[in-house]
Amino acid sequence: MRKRRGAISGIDVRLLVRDAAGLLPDPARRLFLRNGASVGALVLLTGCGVSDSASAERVLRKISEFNDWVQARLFDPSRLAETYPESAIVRPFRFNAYYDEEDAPDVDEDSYRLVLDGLVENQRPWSLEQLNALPQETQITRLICVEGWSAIGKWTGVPLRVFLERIGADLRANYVHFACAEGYSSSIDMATALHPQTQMTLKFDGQPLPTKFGFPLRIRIPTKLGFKNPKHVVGLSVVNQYPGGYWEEQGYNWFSGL
Ligand SMILES: Nc1nc2c(c(=O)[nH]1)N[C@H]1C(S)=C(S)[C@@H](COP(=O)(O)O)O[C@H]1N2
Ligand SMILES: [Mo]
Repeated sequence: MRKRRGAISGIDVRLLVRDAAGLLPDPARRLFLRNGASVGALVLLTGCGVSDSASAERVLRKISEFNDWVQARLFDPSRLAETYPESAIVRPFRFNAYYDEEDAPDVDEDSYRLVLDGLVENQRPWSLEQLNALPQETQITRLICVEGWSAIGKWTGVPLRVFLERIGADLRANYVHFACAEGYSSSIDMATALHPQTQMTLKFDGQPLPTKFGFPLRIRIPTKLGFKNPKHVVGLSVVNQYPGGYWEEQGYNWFSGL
């Protein structure tokens, strides 16, 4: 007997199929749609049965992980994000975080240390003075927030690649994870970490980072959405195990490339 559409307890099959299609990267999405976009196809794709809302969630999570996996492999490490002239810089720049501006953490300049962990040969912590002595570059790029706004700004700092080489990081490892002073965190794939525009940012608009924009150190990645640009970074680790992140654990797509 044919199953009635939407007959699985607690879930709307059409919605599930639509959500799954939205998560699928192209050309997988086009194939999925062309082949009838059915629950059966989702079960085949993910290897998970769909019988209730918990298993439907599981299917969507699997598809989202598949999307991250595909996006990471499509990432072109030599493609540069667009850069802009000084005249395009937005002032005042926009603040965003999961807390209000006045609650941005006050990191003490003198006792600050960037702590290293994981697959790193030289794990000595770095003071701000030592970080400032490294070679620096300036970029004028666009920060794009998933909440629907973007702004062009000017950031100066050490290319993350230069720093990773300096500390003897294992550049064949899978991920670099960043921990922030107030508990925020994020992680990126190694190809993005080594991208020429991925920066350990020490200055914003020519001045040391203001508190709200991540003093004393943030990561600026113009090939990623804003939430993957952690501010107030106090820990860096190089790892092979998937390390997640603050918003990543709340369902934002881990790769979130641009
Ligand atoms: N430590 C920390 N870093 C963070 C966040 C945060 O809440 N805490 N928010 C992220 C988000 S969602 C965005 S859009 C950018 C905003 O950066 P801005 O304040 O420089 O515009 O910071 C990211 N980095
Ligand atoms: Mo954001």
